[in-house]
This record gives sequence, structure tokens and C-alpha cells, in this order.
Amino acid sequence: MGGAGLERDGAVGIITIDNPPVNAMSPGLPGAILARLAEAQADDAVEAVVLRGAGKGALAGADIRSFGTPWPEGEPTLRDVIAAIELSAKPVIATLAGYWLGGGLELALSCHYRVASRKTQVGQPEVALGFPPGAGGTQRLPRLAGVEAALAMIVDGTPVDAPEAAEKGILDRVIDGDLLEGAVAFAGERIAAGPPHALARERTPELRDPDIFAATRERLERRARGQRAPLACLECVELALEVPFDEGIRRERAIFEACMASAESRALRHVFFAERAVRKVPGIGKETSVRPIESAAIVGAGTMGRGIATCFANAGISVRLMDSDSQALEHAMAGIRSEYEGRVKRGRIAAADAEDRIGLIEPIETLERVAGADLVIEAVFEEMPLKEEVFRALDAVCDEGAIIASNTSYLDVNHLADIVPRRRGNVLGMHFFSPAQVMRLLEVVRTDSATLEALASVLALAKRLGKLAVVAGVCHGFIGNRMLEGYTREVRFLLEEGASPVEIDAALTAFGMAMGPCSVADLAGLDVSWRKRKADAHLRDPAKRYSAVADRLCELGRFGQKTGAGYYRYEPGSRAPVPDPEVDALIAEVAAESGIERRAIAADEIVERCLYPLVNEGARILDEGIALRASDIDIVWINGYGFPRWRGGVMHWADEVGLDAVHATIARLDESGDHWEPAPLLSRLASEGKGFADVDRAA
Ligand code: T1G
Ligand code: NAD
Repeated sequence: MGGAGLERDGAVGIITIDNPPVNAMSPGLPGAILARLAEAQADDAVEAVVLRGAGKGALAGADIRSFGTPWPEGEPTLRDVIAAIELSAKPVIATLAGYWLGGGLELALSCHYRVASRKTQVGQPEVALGFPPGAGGTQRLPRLAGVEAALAMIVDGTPVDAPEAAEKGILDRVIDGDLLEGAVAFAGERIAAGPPHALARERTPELRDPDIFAATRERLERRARGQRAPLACLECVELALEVPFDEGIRRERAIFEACMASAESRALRHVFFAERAVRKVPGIGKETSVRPIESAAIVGAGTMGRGIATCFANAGISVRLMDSDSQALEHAMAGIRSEYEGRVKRGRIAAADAEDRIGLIEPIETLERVAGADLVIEAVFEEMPLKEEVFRALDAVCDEGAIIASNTSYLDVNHLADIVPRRRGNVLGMHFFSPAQVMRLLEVVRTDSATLEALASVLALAKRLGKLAVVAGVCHGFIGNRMLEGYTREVRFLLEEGASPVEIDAALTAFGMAMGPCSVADLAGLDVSWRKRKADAHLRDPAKRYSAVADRLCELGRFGQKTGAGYYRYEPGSRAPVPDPEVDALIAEVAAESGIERRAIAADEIVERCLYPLVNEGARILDEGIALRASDIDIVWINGYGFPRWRGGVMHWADEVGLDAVHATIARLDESGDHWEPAPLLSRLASEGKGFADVDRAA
């Protein structure tokens, strides 16, 4: 709960809000602040009050952990503190450092003045938690910053830094040097100047662009797909113009409360904590030693190798890039250069910085030249014998302590570790996603033999690379790709049964997926998975249903966008999918060959058929310990596969649907179809009336 202290410096009372680590407004804290405010009011020697956060000075807003449990009866709230400040005859000066976000900024907005250190960030990030600000932010911010600036901050949730906030009128002064001294000096000036000390609520919001609401609404609706919070934010800001201040505050609160109770907000709050839980790996702590990685090497300069090299260069780490095919290497270096040049042209990076980064990537032609690298990432073709050969060669040239990682998508990394028995402890998987320099997700595949030090070193490196690392155990496809197989399998079955590519993509994008699976396949290239299916054909159970739809498209040379045709057709130079009657005919033909009677399939059925295999496989992955927690699986699917964040990820979404309902559907599908045997963990949780979150809580 934390507390608040009051000190005095001349005529200035200093209230310090103390609730580590980020001074969030846990129950009890507003009451403590109110008490200190009352003391300051009662003290005749105090003529102004400075309000600040302890520690690094942040005020991160409401305590997100306390949401979902009712606020203790009779306990004062942040809004009570805000009301008391606005009634104060003595000016209150919010003194901001670090992050002042959400309720933290709202508290500051209610004060008479705001000063901040230069590095401070202020923002209303509530939309990212599925609700608009609920303590007056949508009414006060437009009155201080103008409607356009406030709308952008509240709808997008992106914080702004202190100089920008001062420019917008949110801050009265940016202080260089000692913040508290500067704040006390500012307070002295205000005391000397005397009243009036204006409040935000007394101002009129300024609107420059009368079309801003319509334009923003259109933009939000285009990308909303059932998401409510961004539009709720807009409605609240609109109220600042339409109704008197107090009514605006009341209506903001009602909208806030409705949003807070929504599945969308539960999901987004789940993701907030999931993103923080994922960094915690049992056995790894501050005491675990981490090897510095000053130089890296990448073997294989294809699509992935070149993207991974760019990641290192962007992080300022020098990297050697090797390919056995000199043309491939040249092509990779030219590609890297042209990508940086594109970014320079678009103003994303300065030309000199781009040159510096390109300079960090050294093309090398022989494997011997990887000697001396602290980390080597193998990214050659997805073929085990080839990877074995590369690992053997690396064994001969790498430094003793070098970490060797494979970027394999599916293959057995334990087996690769066995290829280099002396180095077993230093072998891991680093599964980047394509394009590697863009995608934030990284699956760190923990082999049975990897030491904690090697794992911790790779996790620390991932952070430097700006990646969101998820630890996965070794299995075919790890977390993400292993789950993906059931998803794409059902897509093909649904096509045979009567759904068109357009219908399937529409059902899943309406659900919130970033792209439909047929469009994704066309983008990624159908040939990649075709090659894999051919290679794995001998592993397939011939008694089980198999759809040849995708294979038949490939046999026609329809590899997706790169050949101008896949599940859809593409006009030259265009990425817009055009439905293709040829594909419809081919699917009908394949279905007829298999004796499948085609029917109309509703969007709900498409969603269940495609997404329940993810839940079922996710349950197995969790049960086997391949993922440390269900929420890690959510992180993988949100960041690697376009699962909607506002649905909380696959496993959280299944919990929301109810595992008993999910299980019942899977069990029913199991009666008539292959591949649907319910995962034991799913059956158990469903029968106990529990969810995957209960497994996480128990861990
Ligand atoms: N409540 C509870 N815990 C919080 C918290 C919060 N608001 N913010 C951070 N933490 C915990 C976090 O879980 C982690 O704990 C530790 O602090 C350090 O965080 C009325 C209703 C402030 C920019 O959305 O954006 O106000 O995992 O690892 O990278 O309208 O945390 O170590 O146990 O993220 O330095 C609005 C959310 C609330 C801000 C710091 N506020 N926080 O980042 O450290 S809603 C937010 C952040 C609200 C009002 C409404 C970031 C940060 P643990 P960290 P960081
Ligand atoms: P790619 O075909 O684009 O590139 C592979 C490169 O490896 C080629 O340039 C080839 O010349 C080179 N190579 C082959 N044998 C070599 C050897 N002995 N020494 C040095 N170089 C050699 O392949 P990719 O798509 O970049 O995939 C590489 C790895 O990354 C695979 O294991 C793949 O499964 C994995 N992966 C791919 C993706 C993706 O979306 N493409 C995503 C994640 C992981």
C-alpha cells in the first residue's frame, strides 16, 4: 500500500508519495496522501505544496494488480485526492520525474501547476489496458493541451517527453538540475505572484480542427475489429467539448467502468502481466553470471541470416555474416544496404548512422572466419544433415566458450547439441521470426544440456537486441510453429468442406487476427511448407484425413504472392488478394476426389475449427513443460502470429470462452474427425471447472 510523507522547506510543504517500485495508487495510498494534504492545509506556515513521487519519482497511475478486486469499502480513492487538490486554496505543484502515467498524470492535471525533469515521460496509456482514463484525464487534458493533442495522446496511449509536454501546455516548466530544488523555487515564485492559481477545469478546451473527431473515428473504426477502448476514449474526449466539466467527469467515469468490466480489458491487463512474467525464468536471477557478447557470427545469409545480422547491427554489435554461396552472400549484403537506404529515404535513420550499422556487418566467405565470435547463429537450410555438418565444422573453429545457436524452425536442437558433445552446455535454439529485424518475438529454445549461464546470456542478449524472448523447450516446432500445424490443417479441411479462402480469411480477421491464414500463406510462400510436407510424408499416419489442397496449388506453381498466385491471384506489382475461380474449382475437385460433400460454413464454425486446435496443442505444450506458463504461449501468439492482443492470446481467450465449452466442442469434433483428441490437461481443467490461468497461478 505504501505511504506518503510531508516535509517543509520554508513556506513549501513537500508531499512524497512512496509505494515502490512505481508509486502505483494501491488501496491505502490515496488516504495517506489526503492526510498529508490536510496537514499541509492546516499548517499556516505552508503556502504552497509540492507533490512528488519517491525513489526515481515516477507515478505509474492506478495499481493494475488491484483491478478485478473491489476497492475496500470506505477507503479514499485517487479521485478523492484530486477533489481535495482542486479545493485547495494553496497552490499544489505536481513535480514529475520518470514516468507519470494514467492516474499519475491525471493527478498532476488536477494540480495548479506542473514542473518536470527533462527526461520525464507523461501519458495516458489506459487504452492499452482496455479503458479510457477514469479520473478526469479525458476532460482535463483537452483543456490544457488542446483537443487535438489530447485526443492523440488518449486514443493512442503513447507518452510524450517533458519538452514536448511543455510545448503542448501540459507542463509549466522543464527543470534542468536538481528537480526538488527547482520545484521549490517554482513554488516560491507562485507564492510571490499570489492568486489566482488557475485549474484545468476552469479552462475551455480549444479545438482547431473541427474534422478531427470524424477523421479519428474513421481511422479507429477501420482497425478496431470489435475492439472498443479506442472509440470509448474518443467519445470521452468529445464530451469535453459537448458538456459542462462535471458532467463530463461523470460520464467519463461511467464509460470507464463499463470498459473496465469488459473481456477486452481483462485480456489486455492479462497481457500487461504476461509481458512481465515472461522475463522470469526459474533458476535465473541477478546472481546468474552472464557472458558478454561483443561479437557474433551468422552462418547462412538467406532470408533469416540477413535479417538477424541487421538486428545485431541495429543493437551496435559487430557481426560476421557467412554463406557458402558467394552470390547469396553478395545478394544479402546488397539487400541489407538497400533496406538501410530505404530507411534513410523515409527519414527513419540518419545516413551516417545507417553507414555505421552497415559497417558493423562483415561478410565472410569461410567458416574458419567465425573463430573468435562470442555467439554463432546457424541459419542454413532447414535440413538436419546440413545442420549437423555445420555444427561439426563450428566445433572445430569456435572459441571454447562460444555459444552456438540454431535458428531452426522445427528441428531437434537437443540432437544438434549432441553433435558437439564438448560444447553441449553452450548449444541453444534462437528462433527468430521473419522478418527478423522487424518481429519482436524470439523463441529461445532451451536444450536439455544448456547451462543456466548460457541461457541467461542469450536472454540478456535478446534484451539488447530489443526482442521479447520466450523460453521454449525442445520439441517439433517449439511453441508457435508446433501449434500452427493444427491451425493450417483445419484451414485446408474447411476449404474442402465448402468455405472459400475469402470466407476463412474474413472470419479470422473479423475475430481480430492481423491477417487471414490464406493471405498469410500467400505472403510467406506456399512452397516452404510444401517442401516440409513432402519431406515429412513418411511420418504421416495414412489412416488419418489429409488434405491435398495446398499441395495441388503448389503443383500448379502457385506459391503465393511471389508467383502472382496462391490461394488468391495478384495483379503484377500488387499485394491485394483477388479471389480466383480457378482455386475454387481446384478445391471443389479435390473435395470430390475425397468424397466430401460441400456445404456453407458459418464464420463462428470457421473460428472454432481453426483456433481450438491451437488451444488443444497449447494445453499439451503447457503440460509437457515446453512452455513455462500459459501466458508465455499467449505472448508467442500475439507477437509472432498476429493473434489479437485485446483477446489476451490463445490460452487467455480459451479461459474466457470457458474450458468446459472448448472441451465439449473438441470432444464432439473428436467423435467424427481425426486430430481432435482432447489434450489431457484440457480435459482435466474442464472437468475441474478451472482455466489455464489456474495452472499459472499454481506454478
Ligand atoms: N500498477 C501495478 N504495478 C505496476 C504498475 C501499475 N500501474 N506499473 C508497473 N508496475 C509494476 C510491474 O508489474 C513490475 O512489477 C514493476 O512495476 C516494474 O515495471 C484512473 C485506472 C511505469 C513505464 O498503464 O507502463 O491509472 O514484474 O517492469 O520497464 O485512469 O511499468 O517487477 O513485479 O514495467 O521500467 C495506467 C503501466 C494505469 C502504466 C515502468 N498506468 N506501467 O516500466 O518497469 S490505469 C499504466 C508501465 C490508471 C486511471 C487508470 C511501466 C512503466 P514486477 P516494469 P519499466
Ligand atoms: P534461406 O534458404 O533463405 O537461406 C539459407 C542460406 O543458407 C542460403 O543462403 C544458403 O546458401 C546458405 N547455406 C546453405 N548451406 C550452407 C553452409 N553449409 N554454410 C553456409 N551457408 C549455407 O533460408 P531461411 O528462410 O533464411 O531459413 C534459414 C533457417 O531459418 C532455417 O532453419 C529455417 O527453418 C529457419 N527459419 C526460417 C524462417 C522463415 O520465415 N524463412 C523463420 C524462422 C526460422
